[in-house]
Amino acid sequence: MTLSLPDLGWSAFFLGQCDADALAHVSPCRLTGIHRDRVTALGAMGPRTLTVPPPQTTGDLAVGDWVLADAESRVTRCLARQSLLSRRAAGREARVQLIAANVDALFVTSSCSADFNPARIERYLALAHEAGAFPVVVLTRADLVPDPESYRRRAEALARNLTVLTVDAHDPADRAQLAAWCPKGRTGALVGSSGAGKTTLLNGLTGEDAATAPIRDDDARGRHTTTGRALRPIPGAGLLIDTPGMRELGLHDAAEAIDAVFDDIAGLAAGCRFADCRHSGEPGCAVAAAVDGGTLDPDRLARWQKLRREDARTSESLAEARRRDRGFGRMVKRALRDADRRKGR
Ligand SMILES: Nc1nc2c(ncn2[C@@H]2O[C@H](COP(=O)(O)OP(=O)(O)OP(=O)(O)O)[C@@H](O)[C@H]2O)c(=O)[nH]1
Ligand SMILES: [Mg+2]
Repeated sequence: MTLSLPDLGWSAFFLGQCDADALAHVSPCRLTGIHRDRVTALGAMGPRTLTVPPPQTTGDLAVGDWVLADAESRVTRCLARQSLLSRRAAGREARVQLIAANVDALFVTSSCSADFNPARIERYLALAHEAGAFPVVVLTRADLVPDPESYRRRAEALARNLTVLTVDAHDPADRAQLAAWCPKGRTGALVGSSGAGKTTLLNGLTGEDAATAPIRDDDARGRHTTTGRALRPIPGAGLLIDTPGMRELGLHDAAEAIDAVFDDIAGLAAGCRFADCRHSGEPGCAVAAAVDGGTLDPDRLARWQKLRREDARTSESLAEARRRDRGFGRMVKRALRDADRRKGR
């Protein structure tokens, strides 16, 4: 199946970044997979494998990116992104890891089981907001519980006007609800913890045969079956990205996005007596009053405060790392200039 560029998500936003002459020598391709030394892509002529010449590396690219490739199948340029999902990379070093680019709908996938975790869903909602993707919560294993509606209600309480789908990932009619959120030319991405059913949904919607595996009996956790990110077309609809289950989703530079998800609390905070109220015992605190009055769940308040603190810490250490990198870059440039001068160039 060869798709047209618009079916792959090409639009005026990307076309506007290319001058007409350039397009005579290079062709636009949408990245479907990232590997250490090459990337895979779909273009107007079908699937391609591309190399990434220095100074760019495949680590600078994300599944879903639009790139320009020359006749020798080299990536010459990555086009500016309409949206970008990223997280703080796991580990101690402050580094950002790209998850996916140019995503329209973020399918926040969780199970109607012990895996259902409001704090985790709120994190993913903030990620969607930060990236500029539309969040859709997908609750799988609705076929295994007597009351999927109770899970839906709990999810709906996590943000205003939130779209929540309850599905049996093996049921084609249930899966079709997801396809409706990524029609032709649009891109959805499945995120969520391991075992939530992301690949089961992708396989069913795209006709792929990617590996899935049963969850563990003891704690309902998955086995980290999917290891790479992949973009695949849904026949008759848009495109879908599968991602590996994430153990940690560290947000960064997401203060506004967090407040958008928790806009009930952010709205209350505007009514506190002190503009810099920390909602931890200050007089005239409207947030504490709402907790005392029973209109705000204290657990939700604690989750908001934890996310805000963590985001502030991460954003600061990333800013510091960027400053260090810039300083190092300047030092290298100075050293090269001095060396050139000494050689009389
Ligand atoms: N009964 C039922 N089983 C499901 C449902 N969704 C997923 N499963 C099963 O759950 C197991 C895990 O599904 P996967 O699709 O591998 O989960 P995943 O989210 O891709 O997991 P990772 O790749 O590890 O991140 C598989 O055995 C699926 O058949 C569902 O809605 N109902
Ligand atoms: Mg998977």
